[in-house]
Amino acid sequence: EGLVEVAAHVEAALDFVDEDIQFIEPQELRIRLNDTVQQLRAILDRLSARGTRSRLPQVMLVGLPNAGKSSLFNALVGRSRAIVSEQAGTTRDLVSAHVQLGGIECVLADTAGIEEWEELSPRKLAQDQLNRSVASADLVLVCFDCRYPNDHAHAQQLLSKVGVQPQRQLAVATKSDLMPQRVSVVADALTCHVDQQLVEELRNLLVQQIERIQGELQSDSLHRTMVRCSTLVSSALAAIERALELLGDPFGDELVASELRHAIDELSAVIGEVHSDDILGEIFSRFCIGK
Ligand SMILES: Nc1nc2c(ncn2[C@@H]2O[C@H](COP(=O)(O)OP(=O)(O)O)[C@@H](O)[C@H]2O)c(=O)[nH]1
Ligand SMILES: [Mg+2]
Repeated sequence: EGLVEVAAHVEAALDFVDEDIQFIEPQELRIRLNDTVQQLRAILDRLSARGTRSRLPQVMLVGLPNAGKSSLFNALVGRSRAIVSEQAGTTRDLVSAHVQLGGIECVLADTAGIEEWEELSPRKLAQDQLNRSVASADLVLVCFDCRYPNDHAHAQQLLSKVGVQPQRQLAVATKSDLMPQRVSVVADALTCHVDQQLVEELRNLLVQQIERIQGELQSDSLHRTMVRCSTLVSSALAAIERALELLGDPFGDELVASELRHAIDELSAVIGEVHSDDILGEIFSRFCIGK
């Protein structure tokens, strides 16, 4: 709807430029085109926010308190960013860092432990907020102390309530150095925060997962459409900006018209199924030009 309005603006401007008799003062045209530029910028912002995936993949470390999430976070980031403590509940807010996983930049986040709190307690509100970010993560590393496999089941149960699908979860058994002998643990990875090799193995596993997720995202047809729309809107925006620059030029009318025609073509491609009748309708209703 916004685009139809913007296209109507541009088409009207084009008509004015094309006419021999000046219907509109260049000053007025400039104001309208500037207005259009603002609207197109807002549309571009919305397109990118809506899932053109200009955003980076989000990987979150989640688990019961004391599972070793912050230690693992620091090991993966390569420096001490998150506070590690024997005391459960040390990590309160999200701590995040940008990491490269196989050439793909990701946001890795350490979280407060997942727990269930009584309704209406302040901790419950904080937990709800955390749950929402966990639900939107692309990959959730479900960390649990390898000595307590039941913690994994518990964490999984809490995550399913939050709506994190199993295919977005990786089970990470931590503190492998404390692993009792002759006991095996079911997990996607077994790590210890001070064992470089195990941390490296986990990193490789993450690279595979991120590549898979990235592939899925890019083959997503909605994503492709969004990218196509963004490209067209950017191109229309650039044309209108060029037209604005040419407005003061006494011999620029033809060029302005050609830039605006180009902008219209790009916007029409975005609008696609919207008939030109609709654009005309908008022009008549908004500018009341009696032709
Ligand atoms: N032995 C051993 N202790 C660990 C390991 N990772 C974490 N810890 C200890 O477990 C406790 C909790 O760790 P922390 O990373 O703060 O857990 P979080 O609450 O899940 O963030 C701390 O005392 C850590 O030193 C590990 O791989 N091996
Ligand atoms: Mg922590």
